[in-house]
Amino acid sequence: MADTAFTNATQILEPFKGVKKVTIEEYFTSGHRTCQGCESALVMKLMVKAAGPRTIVLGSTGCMYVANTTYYTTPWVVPWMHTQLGSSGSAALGTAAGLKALMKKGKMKSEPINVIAFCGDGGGADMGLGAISATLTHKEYNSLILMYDNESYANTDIQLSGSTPYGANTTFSPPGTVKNILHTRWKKNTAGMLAAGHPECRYVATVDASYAVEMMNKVRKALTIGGPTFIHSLDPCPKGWDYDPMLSHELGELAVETGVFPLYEVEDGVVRHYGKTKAIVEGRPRKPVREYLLKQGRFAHFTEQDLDYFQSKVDEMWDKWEIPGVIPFWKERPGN
Ligand SMILES: Cc1ncc(C[n+]2csc(CCOP(=O)(O)OP(=O)(O)O)c2C)c(N)n1
Ligand code: SF4
Ligand SMILES: [Mg+2]
Repeated sequence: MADTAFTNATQILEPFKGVKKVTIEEYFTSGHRTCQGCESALVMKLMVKAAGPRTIVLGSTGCMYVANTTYYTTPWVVPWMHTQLGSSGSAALGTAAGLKALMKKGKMKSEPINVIAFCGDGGGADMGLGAISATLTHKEYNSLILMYDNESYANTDIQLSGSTPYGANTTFSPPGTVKNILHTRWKKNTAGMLAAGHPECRYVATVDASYAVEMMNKVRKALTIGGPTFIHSLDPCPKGWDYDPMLSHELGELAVETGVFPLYEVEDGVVRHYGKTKAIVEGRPRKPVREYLLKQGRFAHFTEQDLDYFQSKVDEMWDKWEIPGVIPFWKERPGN
């Protein structure tokens, strides 16, 4: 019998007003085998803590699948399913649609259940971009896609992705004596691209787990707004970035303070910078990018020229972009 009480409502998840108000229950616990200092594992923990118990998590192949579900062990307390590397978008959409159909037919109790699909940068910014894009056009289904960006295909031993920063040493781009810099492409602007190109998507945000409460509140906001939503988190990775695991938190902060990774949200087409990024937009000086880069072994081969180039590209993002750190169009190129 059809359940006439069905609605497309979402859970109303009010923001945590400070760290003391964060709930104590954990839904991602012990049992994972990620590296010491793995920020992506922290992102999983905070993401599902923010979402709460009535949540289904789907995850595409990568460190957060493999290390989190080693034979017969798992840290997930909520229902969890693995999906293929490029399929976070289709898994999110299919699960949301399946739940909706079952509830409409009265085959399960009608209630808002959060659907979150996560993917890495390889799975999201590269391989699964088409499926994510398709999902972001379906406003009738509530889901959140969270891309945890450790800036490489980490699980298969740190190959470079479209999200790897310029010049980084990866297994596909080792510095050599003939060429010091093998990876010469600038990092893909995934969140900006998805926000600009999907008019039915009501919420896109960038987050950084070094600012944990803000990060959780963006997850809560996305799930509350509903429809398809997207969050991009930048996750320091001790193995791939080659640094002492105790520096994860500091590197997350430096990524924001140097302006390399701007924090913003786009809600119903309105862009808001937040946190330390907002302070930068309002005039606070950015720290030099070298403070961030030189703490990481993957940039140890950088010359002064390489550091200057990296700084100039970040300066350009802040001083020349149509919307700093978000939309990279220029009104006109100098000299045109
Ligand atoms: C279609 C397909 N191609 C290749 C692989 C091998 N593979 C497994 S995990 C992975 C890396 C994924 O990178 P990313 O999405 O960035 O996640 P991370 O490992 O960095 O957490 C690759 C290439 C696969 N599982 N499926
Ligand atoms: S390689 Fe990086 S992302 Fe993967 S488990 Fe280790 S620290 Fe985490
Ligand atoms: Mg990755």
